[in-house]
Amino acid sequence: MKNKSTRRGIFITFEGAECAGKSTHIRLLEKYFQKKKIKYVLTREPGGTEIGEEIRTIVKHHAGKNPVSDEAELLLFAASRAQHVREVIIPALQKGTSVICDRFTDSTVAYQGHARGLDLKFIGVLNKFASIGRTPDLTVILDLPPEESRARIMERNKLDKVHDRIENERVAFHIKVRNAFLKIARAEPKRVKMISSDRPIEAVHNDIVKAVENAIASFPK
Ligand code: Z5A
Repeated sequence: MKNKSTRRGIFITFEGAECAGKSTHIRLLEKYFQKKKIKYVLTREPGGTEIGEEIRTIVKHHAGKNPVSDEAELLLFAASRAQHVREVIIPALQKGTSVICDRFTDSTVAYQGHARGLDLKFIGVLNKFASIGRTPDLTVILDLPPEESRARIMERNKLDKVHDRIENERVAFHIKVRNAFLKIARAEPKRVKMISSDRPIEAVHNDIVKAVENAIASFPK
């Protein structure tokens, strides 16, 4: 008999502040999937496609004399997502392959909506349009207090001197982002699991695996 988890792909997104540990925990979840022989694709936003990766360079590193406007930034994230969902996410899920995605629609709500102050209703419509209404089966939000996030960023910056546009935003901006993720988790407890990342990596990983197993177990039979 086929393992239940291989019959239908699960769509998992990771969200959270900068340095919350998304990449770290995605790598660990990959190992878990490999051990369980679950077929998956690993992808990210902005990016995940050729077009998306070109957009990623603009939104992260554009340094021309005129800055990217907030509105253009929103549409660039949406354009990257529209391509990504159609080219990568939906085709993988249709084949029964799971998708692990580093950031998705909740980032747009948190960063462009709550932190930049763009119209949340419009963002809701745009997210739906870009994603064809495909919501993740499970969203893991890794939560980190702003002071811990800053400490990790400073540690990382000792090694990497190149900071991107959004990283360079002020502390108040990042506090708004964190509060937005808390709000999203409260509003959608079935889809979204908020996991504190201010703990040893193994403890965080164990909670993520539990959340993934519960989400798979809740698929309709
Ligand atoms: N963005 C947006 O505005 N709107 C959108 O719609 C979308 C995105 C889709 C993408 O940046 C930017 O785009 C992002 C939001 C915006 N900008 N910001 N800010 P990105 O993909 O380049 O970067 P990121 O998503 O912010 O991820 P990151 O900075 O690379 O961090 P991370 O992946 O969450 O963390 P990490 O690399 O796994 O860990 C960071 C460090 O912490 C590392 O040294 C680890 O060893 C350490 N770490 C991790 N876990 C622990 C624990 N538990 N204890 C101690 N240390 C730990």
